[in-house]
Amino acid sequence: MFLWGTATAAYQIEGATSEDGRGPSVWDTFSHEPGRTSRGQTGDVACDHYHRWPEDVALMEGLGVNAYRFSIAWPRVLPLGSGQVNAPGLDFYDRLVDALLAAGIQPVPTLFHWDLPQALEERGGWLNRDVCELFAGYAAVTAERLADRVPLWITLNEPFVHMAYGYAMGVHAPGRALLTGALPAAHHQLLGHGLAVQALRAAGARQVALTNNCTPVWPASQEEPDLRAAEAYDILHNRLFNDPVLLGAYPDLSAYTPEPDFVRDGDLATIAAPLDALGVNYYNPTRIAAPTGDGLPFDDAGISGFPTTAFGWPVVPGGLRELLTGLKARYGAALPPILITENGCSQEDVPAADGTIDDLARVDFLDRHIAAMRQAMAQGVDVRGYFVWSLLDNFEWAEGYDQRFGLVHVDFDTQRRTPKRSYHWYAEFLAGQNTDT
Ligand code: GBH
Repeated sequence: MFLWGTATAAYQIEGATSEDGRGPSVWDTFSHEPGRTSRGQTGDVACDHYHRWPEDVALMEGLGVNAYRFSIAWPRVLPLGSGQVNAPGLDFYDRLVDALLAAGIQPVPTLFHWDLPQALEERGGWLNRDVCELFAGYAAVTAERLADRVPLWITLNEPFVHMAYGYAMGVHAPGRALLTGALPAAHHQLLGHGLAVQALRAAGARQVALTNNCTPVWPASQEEPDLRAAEAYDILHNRLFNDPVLLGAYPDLSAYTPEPDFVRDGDLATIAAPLDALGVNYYNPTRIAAPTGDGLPFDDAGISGFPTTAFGWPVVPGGLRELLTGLKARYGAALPPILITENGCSQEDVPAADGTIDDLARVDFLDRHIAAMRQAMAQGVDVRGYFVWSLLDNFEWAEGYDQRFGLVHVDFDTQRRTPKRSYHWYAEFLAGQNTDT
């Protein structure tokens, strides 16, 4: 069955951050610090999904999706990251899973979408190797509860973005600006992933995947310095996270670190545990030029000549085909089936006279990206699912509520949900699909 779904993440939609025994996460701390997010917005309430989940499941039922990718909040399950399990936290996801199954929707949980328990941040967060084992422990208790009904699990969401934004640049939680000092946070996430794969399988999970955000890298010119810079960027953004998982080896990291001394014997074998799928989040390509400063070995040259989303990101549907065929060309038989675990765009509200929201740019975006995915499939790439980011307008990290990615509009004063034109478009599209193929 091809999985057609939508995606969300716990901190972006749940709210209820101090209810029923949930512990604080790094995003609670970060978003409450002055100057971190747009207009100081936080996920304290977000979409109030923690209380309104039945309505949100009903919205998905109306949409006709057969899968839903959500994330489980580690600090709801283990408020301190390890030790005492918080039963009401697990109960929440247990109820959600049952409601999804009753609606004919396969639950696809992600265990880590950036909301590390604050207690673990106080021990160094992902810079501390001990967190890898604790992540596997959390995976085990969660899967022991849910794996009888949940076949497919995703360990991490976008370890690149978490490393780069959270640990290298400091624009996401935990707000550390360590530049290349962030690399251990990449390795430890990957090691945590590998240990969690073992824990999940031991607890009865039938299929396990990892979600990476991948970007086609376009050199700004065919001149040698630009080509070299593009290769260095490809190594950092894509290959640092795909190579060890799929090939059991890191790419050449010498542009970033003289010696990756945080890698120990045996780690790569753990990280390379076979996967049932690779999750790929696609937003846009990246154009890279030779460095002008003396820090990193590349410059982001920006893309022009394409339309942009409300966020300013270029709209390049062909980049998805290029990415997928490129993954197959690079990894060949080592590439497992692919799930597009996120694809979507932000758009400002376009209220029509009748009160609906006419987000035609989103309809066009999704239509063209699905077509590009199918072109890659026709060229032999094994894609097994596609998830729109996102079901709901939600807390868009440092952007707060300014960027709206939902198929469903959320009024953050009243929590009223209103399906947009794109919701109706996707529903009609799904009604016409034969999901057996
Ligand atoms: C995902 O990250 C997250 O998983 C999700 O939580 C989030 O809400 C969603 O996407 C939307 O942001 O400036 O043109 O070079 C996406 C990671 C990193 C993808 C920044 C686009 C920059 C585009 N993004 N990237 S550009």
